[in-house]
Amino acid sequence: MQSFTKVSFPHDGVALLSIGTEDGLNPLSIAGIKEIVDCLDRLSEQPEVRVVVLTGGERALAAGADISEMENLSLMEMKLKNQFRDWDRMAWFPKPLLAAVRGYALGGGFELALLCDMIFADPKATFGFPECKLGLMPGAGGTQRLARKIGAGKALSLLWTGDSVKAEEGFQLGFVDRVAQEGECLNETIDFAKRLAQGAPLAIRAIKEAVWHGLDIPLLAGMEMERNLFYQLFSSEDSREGMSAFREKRAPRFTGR
Ligand code: CO8
Repeated sequence: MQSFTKVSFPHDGVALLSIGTEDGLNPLSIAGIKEIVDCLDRLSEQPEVRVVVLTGGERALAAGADISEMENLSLMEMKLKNQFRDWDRMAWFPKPLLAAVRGYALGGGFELALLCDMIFADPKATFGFPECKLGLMPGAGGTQRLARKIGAGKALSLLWTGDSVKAEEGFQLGFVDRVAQEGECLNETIDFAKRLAQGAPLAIRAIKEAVWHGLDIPLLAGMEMERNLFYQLFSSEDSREGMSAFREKRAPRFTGR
């Protein structure tokens, strides 16, 4: 069977995880999601990989869950498949995960983009949650992540109507982080990833944890978590290196220790 995922290394420290095909709609089967998670698990264990860019093809990141796989499943069959365990594992990926969306990101495809740390989008990228039109709703975090990013009312409007929006509107709403020049989305995302790959890996991870975990907890608990992460970085070699390099007016050489 042809693999749903492909990993390449366009630059030192940057892994590109591509799903589906360039011109496909790339529906997300349960096995496809498992493949993505297995890839991310492997990439999380490779110290030379500092940042991951997730992309699909020109036509779609993914047009949602594979409807042909879902349509005949009973409630109990769906529950027993326990697919959201894989989605939850994806959200624990500790390194920066950047989505480069060039075409459709619908339903589960939109959820996949939303669980990345940042969304870069081509102007023609199209985002939406059509589940309601199928008598369904998002199940892999879509209602939660979108509402946290853009507020309940705007999220409800997209979720209830199933209307899709292009990148620029997604940017105005607040869930697209960068709209790329036409045709340059992948390059621009990789360029940003290159910058992160040169940064201090432990600090970058700690910042990711502080921001995402912090959004789920009260402010004072978040401040305490931030402080603990800040203290921990003082035991890293990279913090010594970063501060010495600053004093010596040279570029730092971070090793991730
Ligand atoms: N699953 C299975 N097949 C699909 C899907 C899909 N999500 N999307 C499109 N296809 C198939 C079509 O059935 C069609 O097949 P065929 O050629 O055999 O008729 C083929 O792909 C091409 O599709 P279109 O002819 O419709 O292509 P267009 O270019 O005209 O339109 C669209 C492209 C706009 C993307 C359109 O196909 C569309 O609206 N697709 C459905 C999108 C949708 O409803 N997505 C939500 C799915 S539900 C979901 O994601 C729930 C998530 C729950 C948790 C996550 C679990 C993974």
